[in-house]
Amino acid sequence: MPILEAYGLTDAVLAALAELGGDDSQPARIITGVRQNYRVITAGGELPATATGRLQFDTDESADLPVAGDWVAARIFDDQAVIHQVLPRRTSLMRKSSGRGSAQQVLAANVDTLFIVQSLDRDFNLRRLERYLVMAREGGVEPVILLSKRDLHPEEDIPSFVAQAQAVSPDTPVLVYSAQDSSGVDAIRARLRPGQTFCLAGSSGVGKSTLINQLLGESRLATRPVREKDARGRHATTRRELILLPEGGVLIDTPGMRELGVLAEQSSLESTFPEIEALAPGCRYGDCRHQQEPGCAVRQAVESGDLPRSRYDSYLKLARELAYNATQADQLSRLKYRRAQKRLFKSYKVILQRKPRF
Ligand SMILES: Nc1nc2c(ncn2[C@@H]2O[C@H](COP(=O)(O)OP(=O)(O)OP(=O)(O)O)[C@@H](O)[C@H]2O)c(=O)[nH]1
Ligand SMILES: [Mg+2]
Ligand SMILES: [Zn+2]
Repeated sequence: MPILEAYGLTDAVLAALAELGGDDSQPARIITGVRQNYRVITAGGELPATATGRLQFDTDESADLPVAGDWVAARIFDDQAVIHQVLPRRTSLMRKSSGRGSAQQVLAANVDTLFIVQSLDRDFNLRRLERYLVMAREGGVEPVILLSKRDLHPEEDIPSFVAQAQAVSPDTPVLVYSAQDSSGVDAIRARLRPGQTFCLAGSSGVGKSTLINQLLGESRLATRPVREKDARGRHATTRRELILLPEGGVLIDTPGMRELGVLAEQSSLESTFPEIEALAPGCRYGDCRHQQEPGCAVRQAVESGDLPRSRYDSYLKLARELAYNATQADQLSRLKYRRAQKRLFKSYKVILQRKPRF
């Protein structure tokens, strides 16, 4: 398989590149990097790369800068690539940047499948799982739930973990495995496909890099034991990176995330809580938010015990967070509009102030 096809090159990428015109640009995919310090894969192999000044400084949204998994238009000079355009993303995994405001951060682009990894220790948390599911759905990425470290529990305890994860998302595959004794790893390997892009995400220390090493059959990535006292990872992985699989296809390893602020449309929230969506038509008001409204079928289901309170609470919490982030995003885009206007005005001023030349 030619190298770029192994890395997932498709006709759609080539068509997008052709549409840009300029016959000296080539398709390249971002392996890793930020700002001025990227590595890309090109038809001729892996190269260091920088983004053109125009791309760096004329990009209003940092979310539009290249990230791991992006296909870009690049020009190649000697042993260096220059990225001049990010090609449209087919899918993207996005979260709210940590800290205040609601800027988005793109974690990875053009991912087909997101492996959401939780370990069967203190990390196992259904509410957090829901957040990752919303992120996948919002980005157009297929989720698969991986429960690691099954070796920490006696065999008879495992089905209950699987059932709990499955209940949160009935249509999503749930796979349990142990990287320690390799049990269940083959079932994960069976999901890998040439030409496809897989991403692993989850808290620090759940075993993302360890799993990738097993799938590769070599210890390529650094891993690190978790702290004894609170079972927390210590951020062994510090960058997002695309790794080519021996069978073709790529995996993106990501550093563990401490918090996952969601940025999503209401529809992604609803598809993560299908049972709430199914109840909503029974509410008295068409725009019921299932909070204080009279005649709310969702609240009735909570009171009668048909809908677990934990699911309802989790739904409300995420709905409020989405609403809050949406108003922040509105404010941000108004601010950006004003800034763009100012810039335009300044450039007019420069033109107007230019002395006529005869
Ligand atoms: N018992 C057990 N330990 C595991 C398993 N998988 C990984 N570990 C251990 O968990 C620790 C953390 O693994 P990593 O692969 O570094 O975790 P990570 O998710 O990549 O962490 P970050 O890079 O910090 O996000 C290492 O000491 C691994 O040996 C497993 O299935 N069972
Ligand atoms: Mg890691
Ligand atoms: Zn309601």
